[in-house]
Amino acid sequence: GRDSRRRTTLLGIPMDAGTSVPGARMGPAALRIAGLATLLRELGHEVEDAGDLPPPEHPFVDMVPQDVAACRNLEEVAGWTQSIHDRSHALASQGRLPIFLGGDHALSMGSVSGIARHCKDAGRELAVLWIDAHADFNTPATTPSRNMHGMSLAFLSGEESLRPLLGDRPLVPLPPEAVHIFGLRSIDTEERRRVQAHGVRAIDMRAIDEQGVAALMRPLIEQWMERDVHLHVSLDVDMLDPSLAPGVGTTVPGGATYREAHLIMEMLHDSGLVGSLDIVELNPFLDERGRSARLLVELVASLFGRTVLDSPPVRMRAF
Ligand code: NNH
Ligand code: MN
Ligand code: MN
Ligand code: MN
Repeated sequence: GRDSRRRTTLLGIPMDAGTSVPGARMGPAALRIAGLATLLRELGHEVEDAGDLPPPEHPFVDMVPQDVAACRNLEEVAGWTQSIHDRSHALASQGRLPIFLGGDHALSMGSVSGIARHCKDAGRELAVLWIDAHADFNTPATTPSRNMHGMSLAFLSGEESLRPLLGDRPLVPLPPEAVHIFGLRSIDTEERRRVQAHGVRAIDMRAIDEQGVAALMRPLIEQWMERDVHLHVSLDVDMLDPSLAPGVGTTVPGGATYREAHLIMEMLHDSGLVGSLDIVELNPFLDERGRSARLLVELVASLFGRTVLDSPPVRMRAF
């Protein structure tokens, strides 16, 4: 079977340029203080903490003036995207399992594009699970907020108007079937049209209410296991119910419960497919006595193999 001991690298991304609410830049510090590295080591994994990525230079971004005006902090976001992409690609190529500590969700434009580039080099299929209350499928032409964290999945899916963010680096766009949004409950009108037209699958909160997390996750995981994908998990804290995780700038009522969130993580762990992870949108400035940060660290523990009782490493085969 697979070696369950993973060679992980924590990389802090202290950015909040993708939002209009500052504070997510403090996320990496809060996740460290909540004990992320210690916990992963206790679970038997190798952990290298690579510290925080330094704030980038602001590159020229070759976009039409109308789109430039529609993107808050465009040059700063582009700088982060390019430097995160380079590190993400390098870490994946070195065989590390990168854990990107955000930082707002615009960071995934760099992390996932770097992973996608590596997967292409390595001939490995990539699947992305976008755990989020939102679809992040706006474009400069549709954004209601000018916030680039609401455009990250559109960028990764090949949206041409956002392509200049990556400068001269190669973009490997995600095909629609490679992406699943999980936990969706807030989407803008134009954004909904674009998600549907593009063919990205979205599992919304109503589906979770009606069918439950396990019944929805099982077929996804089975399909990913058959194809032996590299699974990238992009965990936006706002998918969780705000009563559990208040430390986020864009809370939406009606999110996942504590048990639902852990079950998602436990099932993902059992698949053995998780190859990279973003933890995004934690805003410690808005948190209550560290509880959102602590919950996130607990969820990461479930994702990396913490169980109540010992379980066989190949539990998935019994499905
Ligand atoms: N859809 C809104 C926008 O584009 C909100 C996006 N906010 C998020 N996304 N937190 O995960 O501004
Ligand atoms: Mn998001
Ligand atoms: Mn590579
Ligand atoms: Mn969100």
